[in-house]
Amino acid sequence: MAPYELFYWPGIQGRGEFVRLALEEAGADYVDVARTPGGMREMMKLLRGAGLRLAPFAPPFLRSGELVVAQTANVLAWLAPRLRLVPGDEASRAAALQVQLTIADAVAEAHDTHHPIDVALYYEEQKREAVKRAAGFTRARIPKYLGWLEGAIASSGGPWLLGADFSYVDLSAFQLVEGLSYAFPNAMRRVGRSIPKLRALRARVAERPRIAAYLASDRRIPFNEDGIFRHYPPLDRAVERKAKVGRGRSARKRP
Ligand SMILES: N[C@@H](CCC(=O)N[C@@H](CS)C(=O)NCC(=O)O)C(=O)O
Repeated sequence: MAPYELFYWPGIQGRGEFVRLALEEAGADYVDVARTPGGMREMMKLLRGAGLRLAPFAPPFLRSGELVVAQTANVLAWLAPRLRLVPGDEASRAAALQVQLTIADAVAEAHDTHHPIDVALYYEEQKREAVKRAAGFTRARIPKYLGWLEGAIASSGGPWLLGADFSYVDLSAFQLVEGLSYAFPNAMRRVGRSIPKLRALRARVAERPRIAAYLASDRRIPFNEDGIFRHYPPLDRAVERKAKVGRGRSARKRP
């Protein structure tokens, strides 16, 4: 069988990483096309349609033979049965997709912390709004998303999100926690104690032989400030800054 072809922006993990992790865990034969010579040209051609029945709106997308599948959660739902990364029953597959789509929501909100106004502007051009957005994200949304994942592991009986069966959503949960830990170490320290099962899942995923080998390889692009999970200290400190401002104001109001 021809290798799977993953199309994603070179130089960042981004949403492509959720697909990469699944391909790596399965030991699948795949090409990260945009990281090969001429690969970007091929990706842009497909984004323009290139005779496809349905052009992808944005990377990541996957080509397998004639088929081109886009949207991260959709790519994974299509790929996982082929890679044996999801149980075969309908209920498990629906549950997996539900988890993956929830993770996609969290990823979109993480992205919006540094681009709250306009994706076409630089972070520096929307920094004030970014600080406000990050304050809410770190105060309320990170605990809510990660708390929900923690509850899902508990209610499935663990140790994985779907219970006894390891699946692609465990890889995605790992990546979400990795990304948030890189971007928001302060917030993650605060939430850490309330998510023991999720932290244990993260550690178990990192120890899986193929994932450990992948993480140590140069195929794993380091997190950086071009990707979705960006470490900007003012955003990571946004809640504390707000708390300090609050204290200052009320102190001034006192007689
Ligand atoms: N919902 C899509 C979002 C895809 C997406 O936003 N891709 C980004 C890179 S991570 C992109 O290239 N966006 C270009 C655009 O939105 O114009 C998914 O989950 O795959």
